[in-house]
Amino acid sequence: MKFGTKVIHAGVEPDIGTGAIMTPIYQTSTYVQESPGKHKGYEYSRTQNPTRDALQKSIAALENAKYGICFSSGMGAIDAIIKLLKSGDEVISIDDLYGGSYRLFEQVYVGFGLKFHFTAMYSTEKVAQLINDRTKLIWIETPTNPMMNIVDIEAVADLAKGKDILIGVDNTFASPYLQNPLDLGADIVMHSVTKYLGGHSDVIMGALACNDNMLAEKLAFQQNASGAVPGPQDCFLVLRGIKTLHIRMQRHCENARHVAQFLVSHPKVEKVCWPGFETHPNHDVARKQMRDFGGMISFTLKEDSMEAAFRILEKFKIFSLAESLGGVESLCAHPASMTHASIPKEEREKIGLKDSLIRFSIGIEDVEDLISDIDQALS
Ligand code: P1T
Repeated sequence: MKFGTKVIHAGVEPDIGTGAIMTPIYQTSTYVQESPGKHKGYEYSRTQNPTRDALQKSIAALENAKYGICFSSGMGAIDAIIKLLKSGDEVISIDDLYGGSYRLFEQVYVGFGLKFHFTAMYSTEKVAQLINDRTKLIWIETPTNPMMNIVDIEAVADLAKGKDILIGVDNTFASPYLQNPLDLGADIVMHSVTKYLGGHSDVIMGALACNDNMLAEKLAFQQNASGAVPGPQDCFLVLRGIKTLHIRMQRHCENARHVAQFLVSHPKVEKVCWPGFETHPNHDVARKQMRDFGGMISFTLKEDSMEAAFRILEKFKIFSLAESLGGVESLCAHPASMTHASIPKEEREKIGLKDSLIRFSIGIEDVEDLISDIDQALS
């Protein structure tokens, strides 16, 4: 089945009882049993829920995976992966990643005896140098949030071949429409479903997908044991959002291409980070592993100060100043004070996350209106 057919049909069967074409919202906490242990496959909604089942199958199909496992947020999904590790284990991660992931690693799991290395992962040599017997997870984010760096998933996965190291990829910025990390050698793919999969800025959710039976069993155990599960209403909304994922992504990518080209020629703009430019340092890798370049762009100003960025951010009329991304509406954000404020300033500066950096999540509006809004805000 091709992608556009999968988003509409995968995981979704007409309701057994009524024939309803849309999976019903099974808003129930529990299921009646005929006799102890004699039931219809459902005991308690933390463990299984039919609306969640349909969504998990749909997400698995989009990532070419056997298993999909949903969580109450993207952070809940990452947390379930980290809980597979034990004290003394080491994780190699990228030095440019979502601030919340960095906070979970450094402010929660370091306290449980895990060690995290943050490195410029677009250089596979740097990753290779950090691998040792205690390395149990390599955590990739690509494209990265917010600098739009690209990691060669296949090359990093090759480094772990034959070793007891899991390769996890946060695929939030790309969405399964643009990139399928499991096909490139990753073991687990993760999504903040809140973003492109949900697509309408109305749900917080996370998901994992994988092919290995044992790994899926361990992750499903975490889902049930720790209990960070999404509710059925949210699962329904995401099932509905997924049906237009391919169409939305095409428009996000097309609009972002126009906006990136506009920004690059603007006199107030210093640097535009968008992997579609041939001058982007990892453009060739992006071309190889992605089907297009996505809807996210970040840029710095020639006047590098928070004040200059704030002045512009306050002027937008169509773009909304807000955290998050991947919805139909365009958003602008200031990573240094918003999404990445939990990363120390010295660390932010090492990766070029300057005080004037502005991040756009380009929506699916008419691009002419987006460009005039940017133009008036910048001037
Ligand atoms: O917000 P939540 O669903 O828990 O997902 C966390 C998360 C994980 N990974 C990436 C790459 C993300 O971008 C996020 C959430 N990011 C934002 C809220 C943001 O504005 O960048």
